[in-house]
Amino acid sequence: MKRNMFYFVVSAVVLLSMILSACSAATPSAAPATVAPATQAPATLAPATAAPATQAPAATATMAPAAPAATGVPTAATQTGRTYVLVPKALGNPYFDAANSGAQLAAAELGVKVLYQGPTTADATAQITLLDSLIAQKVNGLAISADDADALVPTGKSAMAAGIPVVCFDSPISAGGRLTFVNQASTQGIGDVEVKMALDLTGPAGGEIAILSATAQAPNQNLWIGIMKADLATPAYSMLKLDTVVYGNDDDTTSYNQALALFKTYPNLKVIIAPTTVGIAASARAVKDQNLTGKVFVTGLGLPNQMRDYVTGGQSPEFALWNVPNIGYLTIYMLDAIATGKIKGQPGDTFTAGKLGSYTVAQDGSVLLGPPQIFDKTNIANFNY
Ligand code: RAM
Repeated sequence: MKRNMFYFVVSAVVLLSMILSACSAATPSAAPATVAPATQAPATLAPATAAPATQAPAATATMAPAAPAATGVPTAATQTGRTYVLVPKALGNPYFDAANSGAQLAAAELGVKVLYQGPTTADATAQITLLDSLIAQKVNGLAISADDADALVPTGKSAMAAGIPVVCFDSPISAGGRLTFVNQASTQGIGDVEVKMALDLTGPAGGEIAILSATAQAPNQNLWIGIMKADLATPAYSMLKLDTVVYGNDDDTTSYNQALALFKTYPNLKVIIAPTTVGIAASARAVKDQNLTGKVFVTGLGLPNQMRDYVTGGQSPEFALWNVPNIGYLTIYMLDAIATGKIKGQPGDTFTAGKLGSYTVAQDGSVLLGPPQIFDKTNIANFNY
């Protein structure tokens, strides 16, 4: 009897240790450490072995780890088990950090998890590598600000063929590579307001202006520049002369150096229009550093928190943007409505985006957040993002 008991206990211990060692052997591969840090890898993601071996090292080399903001999701937020990924043009840009703050708010309200992962620079090839790995991990939905409208179409198509809904925010993939697109304000309205502000700053006599953009491939900036050029060709703006369009790649140092080069090449330059939050802040700083305040003005699209001192300092008395956290918020509500089958993401579909209310998908697949907001010394104190 004692001997039987002894054999029973020994067998139980052996069996238990076999089960435990099998579990611990499986654990490391459950977290696709090369693309998503272990702390952020959702439990539902496929094991790393599901990602082609060749993709993993490339992803490690080009991707920055997801921003810390993603770890701030309340625990209750994963109730549904759905995991979406918000993919900015690049990490390290405060504009996308602000959009992510709104996305995390929506995630908490919806009980889903939203990861925030992007390339380290605003580069389409790096963004595609990241997206390929996220598709292999079978996330439940992708919300992308595209680094290139056409280059990302095949990637968007493969995601959707794998059953992963793809929506865009801020900067769209061309139709065919995504379902819906949250447009921050009408493309026409954004282009128009930038040219109008440039004329406000030169005064009615006009003068020389230059555009300092993000990357040469940036879909949203290129659409806005197209509108600006069309406006500048009309009699209403014949007093403004566009000297050139240059690119700071949404990188602070490159943008700053491009501004310095503009001052040198165009000594009569009166206004820089920077349709990028990175470019406008760098240009305003360059004006200040070069003691050109009052001679060269900077306008375009900026974050109130980055531009506050340049509004009061006179380098950028007037600029525009929109409610950036709300873009992230609306985008996640829209993606969740599609991922859960409430809507298909087709023109005419209507959905509710929490505190923002009801939205309808337009004929071109876009969902409009609202009109652009102009900031100046009368209202800048009211905004905090
Ligand atoms: C930069 C990015 C972004 C754009 C803003 C205005 O942060 O290029 O895509 O929408 O500027």
